[in-house]
Amino acid sequence: MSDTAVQADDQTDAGRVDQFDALIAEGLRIEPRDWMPDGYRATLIRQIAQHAHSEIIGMQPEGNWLTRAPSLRRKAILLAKVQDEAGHGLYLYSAAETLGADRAELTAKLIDGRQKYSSIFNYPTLTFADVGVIGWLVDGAAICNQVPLCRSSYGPYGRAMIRVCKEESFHQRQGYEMLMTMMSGSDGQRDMVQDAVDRWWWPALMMFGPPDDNSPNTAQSMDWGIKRHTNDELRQRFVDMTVPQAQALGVRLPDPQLHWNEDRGAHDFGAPDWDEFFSVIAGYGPCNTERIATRRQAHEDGRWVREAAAAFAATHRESEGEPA
Ligand code: BYC
Repeated sequence: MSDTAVQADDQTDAGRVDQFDALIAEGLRIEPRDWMPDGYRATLIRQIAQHAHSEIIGMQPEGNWLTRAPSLRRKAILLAKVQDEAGHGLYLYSAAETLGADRAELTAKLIDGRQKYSSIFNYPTLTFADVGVIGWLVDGAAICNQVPLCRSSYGPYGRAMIRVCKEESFHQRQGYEMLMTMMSGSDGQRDMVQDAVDRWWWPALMMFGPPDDNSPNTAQSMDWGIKRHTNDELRQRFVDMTVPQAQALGVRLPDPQLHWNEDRGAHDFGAPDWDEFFSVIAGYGPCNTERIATRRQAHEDGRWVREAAAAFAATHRESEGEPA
């Protein structure tokens, strides 16, 4: 290549970078066919894949109660919610595909432990109250984290988040309504709710990720407009939103340091056990092994469906005169 050609290429690259930076600076969307830095693409694939995996693995803890829901109404509601999570996973895998990721490869990375999913789904659901508390706290935390992602700089991700958030909001309300019902029931039911809140509160706070001073990805992701707030900002927002809801419900949040700070106009609260968090995301939480084993089995069980769908698509292409 001549020197002039190299120079022209460099100029083109610099021009692309400028154009990308200008779109980000103006708060406009990056779309799949736009040029983007490799790091931006890789970060998005990492986050979106992790998010998709979380939705799919997240079907398991609640799915555990589908056969034992206390009434037909509760069973129908829970079934619809779990199906919604599957739908969220599929929108998100599609968003990752627009970045050139291969869905089968993402699944392979999940089941052999090369990609993460949310820490929250590595805890067991011991009673039916856990279903309500997951709706209230876990979907509540998901909403806090995901509403700002509707403005994420990558178009397909932001647009997927709009629909996901609408459904998560409905999930949060169904969880809260269920807990309200239980709290106006017997002492045994109230104890069951309190016990579930005691077990899920700290893991829910961990969903937002490590503290800002130990979050390697936040600064760059915020510069790129992938994330709009830091982990600690969103955790604070969640606590402030949840405290009055806990009061209305009549449950105690298990944090002796939790109190309103007049000067800050926000709640002070204790730190989650970060050693526990890092151990859970390293694969050593109470249910990591079970969650991945179940996902791997489901993937194996679905092999014949994928093969049949691929064979059908090939036959269809042939009958349309396209190469198989
Ligand atoms: N769990 O630099 P950081 C749902 C990892 S689905 C596991 O702060 P980042 C729902 C992080 O990946 C909920 N890993 O990272 C579904 C990174 O490791 P790698 C899922 C975590 O990406 C069904 C390392 O720690 N929601 O709501 O800037 C039913 C350092 O962290 C976690 C999403 O995925 C965690 N909690 O920020 C009901 C939302 N936190 O990848 C509900 C989209 C951190 O470098 N994702 N790590 O090896 C995000 O907003 C961000 O990715 C996070 C982390 C805030 C989670």
